[in-house]
Amino acid sequence: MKVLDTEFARDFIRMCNDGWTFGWHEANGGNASYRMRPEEVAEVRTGFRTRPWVRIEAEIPTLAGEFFLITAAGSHFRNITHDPKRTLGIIEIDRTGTCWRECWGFKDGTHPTSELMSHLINHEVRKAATHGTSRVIYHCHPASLAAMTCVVPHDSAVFTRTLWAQLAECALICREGVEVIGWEVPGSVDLAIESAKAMEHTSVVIWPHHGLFVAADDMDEAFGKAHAVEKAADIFCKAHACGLPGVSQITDQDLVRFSREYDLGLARRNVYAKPYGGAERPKASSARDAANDRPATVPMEEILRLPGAFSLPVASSAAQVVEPEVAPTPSQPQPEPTPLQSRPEPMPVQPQPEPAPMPTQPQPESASVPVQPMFEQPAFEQPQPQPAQPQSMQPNMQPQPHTASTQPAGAQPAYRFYPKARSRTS
Ligand code: 2HA
Ligand code: ZN
Repeated sequence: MKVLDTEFARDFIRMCNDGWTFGWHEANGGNASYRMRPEEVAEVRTGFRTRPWVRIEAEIPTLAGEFFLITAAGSHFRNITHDPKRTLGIIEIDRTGTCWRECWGFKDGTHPTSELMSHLINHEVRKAATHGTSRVIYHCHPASLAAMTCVVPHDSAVFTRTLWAQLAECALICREGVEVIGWEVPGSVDLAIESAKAMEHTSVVIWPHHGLFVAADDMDEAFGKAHAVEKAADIFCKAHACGLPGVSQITDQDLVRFSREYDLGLARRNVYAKPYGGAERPKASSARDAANDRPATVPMEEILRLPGAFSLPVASSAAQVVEPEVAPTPSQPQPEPTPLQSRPEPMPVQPQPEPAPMPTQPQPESASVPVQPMFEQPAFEQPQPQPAQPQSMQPNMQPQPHTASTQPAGAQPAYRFYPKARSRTS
């Protein structure tokens, strides 16, 4: 079978083209790679022609013998559907995990992306972290996310919480949260190393003033994660650009309920981080608000006084903000966020007791979620002892065995760098 007739190649090209049509790939910006399944390699390898082996600047033993479909350095995503054999290629990793060679595509002398190191090392990390299910790495340059990195502090928990505050879907799709790393030179080994450290904890890494680096099991998931994060960032930018004061956002307690009801395992440190630039929580105006520590409803008259507010008829809008009163309960202390931990698998959610029956006042439809104490059994992961940082992540060090990981023995990423490995691969 021809490479371009396969489902994986067609899917890969569609992901790249979707990124182009979304405006995430100016000029030659962005790159992507897919770790092929053995049966996919078998289907197409008769059409391979091999080139000389090239030394990698790192050892990636757990990727030995793997094949990757990958974008070419300098290729414009807008050209991928039109000229896939020049803008894409397949590379093979040798049996020692120290060399690669081209075996398909890269027509007219093109070569793999300048971010090859980031792709290979991070494939290794994600392969271990997901017990082999992760296959795609997708890097794009979405504008709203880059804009957000200009104004939101580069603290991963704050950044995650700010994204989650905008759009519920973002917490669902990106439940492990994002990691924001420091600015690094594009295509550098340092960028690969910093991304790999972050990818031990999450599949979504933010490169400030540059872009998004996402790992996923398939192309739909990779594009979906990038889309959800960029959409939340876009909402953040639009909401702040309109110049009106914020009056609402997804609260900590909303996230606790969401995590519990969908078994999301949202990490405590992300849920309780303060969203940046969010609405200040207005003073509780009802017993229910006080009991649940939810943002009080802002009186409609107050909203209507805001500059640029819609002039809704006050009578009908006032009817929408009536909240049922419930008996006040003592407010609960907010748990301290846990310090940064290596993330274990999310804990299963404890079955929740049936909520106490509500008072008999008529309930608005949106209040179908019962009122209950919020902090009894949150569906969070439990903190685990912090493992030592793997030595292998230090740049310019002598090669030595990988020492620690959150993964079970045998599944660890084992990449390590050669001393003074600094130059780009292409
Ligand atoms: O130009 O996006 O990060 C390709 C890139 C480098
Ligand atoms: Zn880039």
